[in-house]
Amino acid sequence: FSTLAINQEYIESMQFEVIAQDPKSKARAGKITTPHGEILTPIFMPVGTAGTVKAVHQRELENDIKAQIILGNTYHLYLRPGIELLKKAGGLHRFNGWKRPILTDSGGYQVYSLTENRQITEEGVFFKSHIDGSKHFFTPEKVMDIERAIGADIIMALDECTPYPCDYAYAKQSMEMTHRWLKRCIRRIEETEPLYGYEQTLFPIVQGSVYKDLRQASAEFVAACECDGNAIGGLSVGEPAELMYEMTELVCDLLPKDKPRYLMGVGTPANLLECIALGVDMFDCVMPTRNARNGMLFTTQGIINIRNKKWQEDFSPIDEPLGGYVSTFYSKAYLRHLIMNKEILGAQIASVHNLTFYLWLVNQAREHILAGDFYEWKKQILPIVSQRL
Ligand code: PRF
Repeated sequence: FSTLAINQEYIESMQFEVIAQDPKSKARAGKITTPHGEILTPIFMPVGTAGTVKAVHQRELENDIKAQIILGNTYHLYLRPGIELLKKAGGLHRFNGWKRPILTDSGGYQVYSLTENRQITEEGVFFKSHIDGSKHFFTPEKVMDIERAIGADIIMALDECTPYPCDYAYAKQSMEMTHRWLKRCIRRIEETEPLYGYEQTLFPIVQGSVYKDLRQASAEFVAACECDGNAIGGLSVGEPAELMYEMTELVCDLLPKDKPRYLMGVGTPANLLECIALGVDMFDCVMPTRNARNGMLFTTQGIINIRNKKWQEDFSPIDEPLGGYVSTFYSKAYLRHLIMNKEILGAQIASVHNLTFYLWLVNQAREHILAGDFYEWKKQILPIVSQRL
């Protein structure tokens, strides 16, 4: 078990440092220090819903994709394998062998997107498992206890992600409840200790749908809580991209500059570039992995649907300029064959490729922020990476 006796020497809590600021946009490059190591921002976090980034193993995550932090979902891990088992394993890091930082989402989104007839009350949310229909109840306190047991470095507060569209009255009362839930999350975290000897950092979540005054109120409420990092939720739920950018900018301008800002569930390569320019530091999205399994590839030349017949006899590498093992070793024609045949290897290659591209994109953004020419680079690269080939 020597390789699993991980990072026991790291017990300090999270820190964030802004290293450079782009002169022509609000983009910044920074460094987050967690008990499981450093994260250079802006960063994209691969989604590992059930404690696995689907179709990708640890060595690929570390060596090929160069992921710095991955995501886990409280909702899924609580249902399977369950919290008692995760405690016996010694937390998620020990269970899956990932030695770097982990962030867990609270279930405040999954409950609303995956379950039917959930019932939201002031006390918490009743829901039925999407797996077996069994009944469960999440309160802010219970979610904090679950996130303690999972043991992620960064843990998200329980919120309600409003749908789009959402009427003003509902958005307002939902946001106010999310704020009250946040206070309960903070109290619970203060009252409890981490289980595995290193600190965990709570991120609150700004809500408020697409209403400017609500977004402003929520950003101010969240900023006043003085947590070590902050998140923006309730966006990328079907609203036009321009509205998402408008809300993101408004909120970023009100959140503290010296804390990392995390935009939840976003997005396309273009969304990442635009939101980095607005001051977002962290992103996660299922898009690179989910779409990979359906044959959608993000490349340095543009977006490819590998199922299209035009790639049938294209024996060129998936993405030569990107570099990396799978993207240069395997041809488009071969990957097309695998995906068309629903071969497991197709999902693996496409997932590793797309994540390698996403990590390349945010790393390039960081390099250009450090060089002071992010704005010009974004203008040049955005039309290329978002065109359909
Ligand atoms: N809340 C939580 N997780 C999320 C979201 C949210 O609003 C979103 C919204 N795009 C993605 N994931 N807790």
